[in-house]
Order: sequence, then C-alpha cells, then structure tokens
Amino acid sequence: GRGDAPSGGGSANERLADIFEEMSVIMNLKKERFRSSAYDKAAKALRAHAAPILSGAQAKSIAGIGGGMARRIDEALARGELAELEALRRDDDVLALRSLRQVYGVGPVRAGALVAAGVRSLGALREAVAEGRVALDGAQRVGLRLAEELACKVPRDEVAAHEAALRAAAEGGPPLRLVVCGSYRRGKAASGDIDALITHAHKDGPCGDLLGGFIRSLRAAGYVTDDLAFGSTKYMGVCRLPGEGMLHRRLDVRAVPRENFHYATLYFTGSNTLNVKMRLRAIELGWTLNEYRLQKANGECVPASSEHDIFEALGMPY
Ligand code: DCP
Ligand code: MG
Ligand code: MN
Repeated sequence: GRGDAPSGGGSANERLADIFEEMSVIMNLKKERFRSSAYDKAAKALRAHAAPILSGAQAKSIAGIGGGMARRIDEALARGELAELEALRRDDDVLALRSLRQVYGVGPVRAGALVAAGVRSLGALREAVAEGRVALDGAQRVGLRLAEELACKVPRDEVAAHEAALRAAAEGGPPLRLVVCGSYRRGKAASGDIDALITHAHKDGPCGDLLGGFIRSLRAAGYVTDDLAFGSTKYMGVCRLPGEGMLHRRLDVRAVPRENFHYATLYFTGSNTLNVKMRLRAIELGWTLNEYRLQKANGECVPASSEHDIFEALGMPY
C-alpha cells in the first residue's frame, strides 16, 4: 500500500521531529525563511533517521543537524519541550499571524503587513475591510467570509459523500473518469480539502472544456458555491453538500489528458514528500518525472497503465 507510515527510528525521533516542524511553521509565519527551512530540514532528517536519537551530540552526525539544533535536541530530550517554542506559542504576533493566515490567499507577506498595521484577528480584518481600510481581492474575500468553516478538517466519510456528489454531477455530461486523490486517497481519517482528478473516459488528447463543463454542472447543482481560481486544467473553489449543518469545504479539481492520468493521480495523491522522493529518484536515473509523464534521458516517455507501473519503472516499491 502507500500509507504515510513513518520509516525511521520510531516515536522518540518523531516527537523531536514534531517539535522542529512546529518551529519551522512558526518561523515561516514570522517570515524567517532561513530559520524555517533549517528547522524543516532538521525535522525531515530526524524522521528519516533509523536509530533513535539519544543526544544532541549523536544527532550532529546527521546531515542537516548542526550545533544549534544539537543543543535544542538535548533540551527536548531532557524536558520533552523547547522553552523558546513554548514562548512562541504564546507570542501575540505569532497568534495574530496564525489567525490571518487562515484566510485563503493571505500569504506570509500580507499577513505580516496586516499585523504591522494593527489588524490582528479575523474580526479586526472584517472590520477593516468593511470600513475600506483594507482591500482584498475576490478570492481573499471568499476566504475571509468562510475562514472559520474552511479551517475545519473534512472527516473521511464526508469526503466519500463528496465523491458521490461529484460523480452524480458528472452524469449527463461527457463520460469522465474521476478519482478523489490527496490525503483521502492516502487513507487519512480527515482531510484539509477535496482533491478530484478528472479525464475523458474514452478518448486521449486535450481536455478542451471538460473542466469548465464539469464545474458548471457542479454549480448548477448548488454544490459549488464560490470560485477562487479557475484555469483550463485547474480549478480551486468552495463547495458544500446539501443538508443541515454541512460546512463549506475547499475543492480542488484538475483535468488531464487520459494518457497522463496515472502520472496525475500519483502527483495529486502525494504526499508532497513522496513526490519529491520520486522526482529525485528519476533525476538519479537521468530522467524527469512530473504530474504528466516520466521522460527518459533520450526523450522517450514511459507509458503507464497504472500508478503501479510508475513505481516499477523507477525501481521503487509501490
Ligand atoms: N502537491 C505537491 N506539491 C505541492 C502541493 C500539492 O506535490 N506544493 C500534491 C501532493 C498533495 C496533493 O498535491 O498530496 C494535494 O494537495 P493538498 O494541498 O490538497 O494536500 P493533501 O491532500 O495531501 O493534504 P490535505 O488533507 O491538507 O488537503
Ligand atoms: Mg488535499
Ligand atoms: Mn488540495
């Protein structure tokens, strides 16, 4: 199977990695790019390390772990926590940045500027927009209106209901093949959004208006409620299942030519880390892998009639 099971040195290293990952996210919020990436590297290295880490000194032998990280590892091993992380979790600026970053389309730079201007919460941002002090684009306005709902995870059985709704809306249009990818396809109990991939069921070649037509029927069914970004192959929007108490959810839909379908499925299922790993494996072979194809050094493309074929071509276990 293709779960996200950790492959490294067990739960002790995982705990250290979680701490560094949280530091990385916070440093990213604070626009500390270099620190953020250093913590991220350390977290990934710890997760991938087979033997349990028992001291900072031992960890220094791992690539990506330097003296500063080794000191933090000693503290985390001794206390189960980092004092600087505990302080950052309570830091007013970090809390403000966190709530503003919940808004779709508000990135680190914009959130930083808002906080600097004294806009420190969703409520304050709504007020500032209403009073004309802050201007948002259409997608950001949707994101702000629905911020609290969109921050909620989608339980697995609800994603299954979305899959059924998507299939039902496809009836009556051109015959299409649809698979819900992302964290749902990786077996996660809850997902951040719904990621659907579509292609023509019976013909190769460009998708034409396949995506446009599909989204129009989803809108006509009342399922798609708002658009965030709309291209010819990629759609981002908001949807909601009928029924009492259902929340608005983020919906991503991609359309690809049938000959690229399995490559797109692989990419859109992720995880992100697996995608990076597989692309690096391809590079080792002098090939290139992307969401459309696997291409050899001589330009020849490797056809895939399943996701499994791609793993096999790269010599990796499925
Ligand atoms: N993806 C990627 N690189 C990115 C963004 C996405 O490789 N920068 C791929 C891998 C992801 C998939 O697309 O698994 C779907 O993207 P999501 O952001 O929806 O991530 P997930 O579905 O994996 O997680 P979540 O439950 O948070 O939606
Ligand atoms: Mg997803
Ligand atoms: Mn997505």
